[in-house]
Amino acid sequence: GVYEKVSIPLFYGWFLFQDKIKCTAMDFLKTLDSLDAFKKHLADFPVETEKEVDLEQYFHSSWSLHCTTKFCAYGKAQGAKEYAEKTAVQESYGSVWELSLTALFVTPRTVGARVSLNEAQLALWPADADKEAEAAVPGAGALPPGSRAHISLGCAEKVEPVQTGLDLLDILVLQQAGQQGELVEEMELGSLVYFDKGRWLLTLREPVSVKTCFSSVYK
Ligand code: 2AM
Repeated sequence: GVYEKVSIPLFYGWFLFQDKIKCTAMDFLKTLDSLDAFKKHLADFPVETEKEVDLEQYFHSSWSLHCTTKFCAYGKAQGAKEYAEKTAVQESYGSVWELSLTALFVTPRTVGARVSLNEAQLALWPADADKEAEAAVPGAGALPPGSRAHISLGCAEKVEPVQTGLDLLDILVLQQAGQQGELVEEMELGSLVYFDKGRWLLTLREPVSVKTCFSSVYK
């Protein structure tokens, strides 16, 4: 049929209808960079001043907010065609989903939101997405499926958004290994924990639910 001739997209994902979570994250960044605990570890960030950094300026973003499921590279990525042909993917295309955001994380490279997928959502998660990251993040392959699910909210200069999911996996691998990090502060949004090397995790007290549309991007 005609649909078989339509090429495979750049990527599939859940696209947010609103960017309120970005406002929440920007407010969090404003608070984070003013904390003494953050200033104490400022050397983790590649910035010239020794006193402070404006994290809202430090990160940039130019994309519409989404949670990537499968990066297909127009069919060049491994498993792209199989993913595009999956029944769950075809049946869900264009449908509305509520995603649950359970944490915000910040590293010297990226800021993002962790997405906790439910069982139905995991049916749209590619089988080997987390394992593929094993080379970049040792230990990632042993995490539960869907661990990489996230929304990129911003990247530092010269950093590509693909890094956001790797930064999340990196933190989850530490946690899986029993590292709790250092509890820095109980904030209104949740508890803020510091891992070394500029890795900050804010576990949300109440998960944030966001409405999305499962779709794809061709450009
Ligand atoms: P992101 O999911 O962290 O935002 C287009 O580049 C989109 O595909 C971005 O949203 C990007 O990162 C994601 N992306 C790019 N390369 C990827 C890869 N190799 N694996 C998974 N996602 C990728």
